[in-house]
Amino acid sequence: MSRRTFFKGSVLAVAAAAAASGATACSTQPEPRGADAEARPLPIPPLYEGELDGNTRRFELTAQEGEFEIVPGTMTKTWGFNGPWLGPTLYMRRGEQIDMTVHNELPEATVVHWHGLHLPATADGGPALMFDPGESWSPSWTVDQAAATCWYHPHPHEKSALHAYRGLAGGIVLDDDDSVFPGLPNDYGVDDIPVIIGDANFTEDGQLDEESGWVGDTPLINGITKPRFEATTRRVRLRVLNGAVLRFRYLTLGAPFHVVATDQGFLESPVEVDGVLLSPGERVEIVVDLEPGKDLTLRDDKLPNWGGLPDKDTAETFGATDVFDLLEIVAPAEDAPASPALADKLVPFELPQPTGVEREFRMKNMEINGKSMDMTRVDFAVDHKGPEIWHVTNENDDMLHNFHVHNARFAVQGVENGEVEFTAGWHDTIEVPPLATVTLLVDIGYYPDPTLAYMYHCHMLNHEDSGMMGQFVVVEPGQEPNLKLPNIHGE
Ligand SMILES: [Cu+2]
Repeated sequence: MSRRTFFKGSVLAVAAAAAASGATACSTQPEPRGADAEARPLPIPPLYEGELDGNTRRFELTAQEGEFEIVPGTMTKTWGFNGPWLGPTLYMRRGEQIDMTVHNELPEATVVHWHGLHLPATADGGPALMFDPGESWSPSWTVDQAAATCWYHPHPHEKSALHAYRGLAGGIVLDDDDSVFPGLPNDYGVDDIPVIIGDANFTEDGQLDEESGWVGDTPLINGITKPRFEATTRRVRLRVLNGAVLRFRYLTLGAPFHVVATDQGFLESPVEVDGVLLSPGERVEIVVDLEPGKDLTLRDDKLPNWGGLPDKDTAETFGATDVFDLLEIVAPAEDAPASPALADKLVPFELPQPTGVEREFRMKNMEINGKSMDMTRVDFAVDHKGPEIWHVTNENDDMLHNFHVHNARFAVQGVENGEVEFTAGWHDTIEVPPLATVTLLVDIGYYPDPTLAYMYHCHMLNHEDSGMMGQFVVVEPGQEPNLKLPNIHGE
């Protein structure tokens, strides 16, 4: 397989199976009752709480090869963490120190990025930190941010799409003391359910096709096709992650539902919607009320306005016109108890005062501000605490892009020349529709270190791999960046 495969198709699939060392066993739902005979129970990635020692939580992840029955009756060669395919859901709480060890038992170098976490650059898992087969990497950090659904995935130089597509991804549940709300389900695997959406193209012999197509033609939920979740409660909370390499999703349920959290945590209040758009890397937590006898289907519908693409042909190449049934949700039995009212106040939304620093990011073709990613170049240094205003423009009229910032949360201040579906709350990844400018208040974690960079990039992973990424360092006031030359592996 070529080193720089610009594999168009692809998508990651996340999900889980395979118990992790130290994790609880994988739980699945009971066998389905009727309906789609092909549907299989939704696998729930095991919740891996690590080893708690005082205030320190230790995790061990092993990136490894394996095979998995993604499609019924076919074994597909895959990669995973602590199992053949995808990884366990990591659980961590605000205030804890995390001691992580990742072992690389793959045939090539990789590294893991903790997407959505605010942490020192030494722990962030950018491409400069890649490590070889047989090696381990042991970053540490303190959890210092609000409860949220985050995730982890590889970030190797020019190969993030490939490694994620092969299955290296898992969820992170960040918890804190402020996030128990009346009526909000929080029993993991019972009424608080991870829904990791990926997609794939398969070769004729049932293997992941790494060469074809812009976007996968087979949706995968928690790593399998056609899953069914049998609810045992009248209210469920879905922690939805778009883990795809390229594909945007517009999620509907055929009935209104509530969004309670975005990438970086809870909203001020639940927001009722008919659908929600997730670009690759984004998460949303939704609350669904079920009535006995009324099953629902989580569906990926056409993107509203084709995502801002100019015509149907272009929209088709990005999958923006596709409709898929993703997950069947079987309603609970009549005797399931009624749900208490859902809290109407969640977490206060307080915008910090901006510092006056503004930056501009123009995304065009596979470059940002006319430059392709260079691991030896620092694009800018942040030498202060406090948020900045960033103006991010998609200068392609015929391409979807989105924008992700490491070690940060941001709030959408405005959108010009386009529409972004859901702008409330704190995000770390957001769509930037064709020709639109999205203005963000970016709140960056302040962990000065002139030697190692954080990334900002398009999270359509093969755009990132093709150069649509830049680097910034966080430094003390007046300090100059002094990048350690990265050890570029696998060249
Ligand atoms: Cu892009």
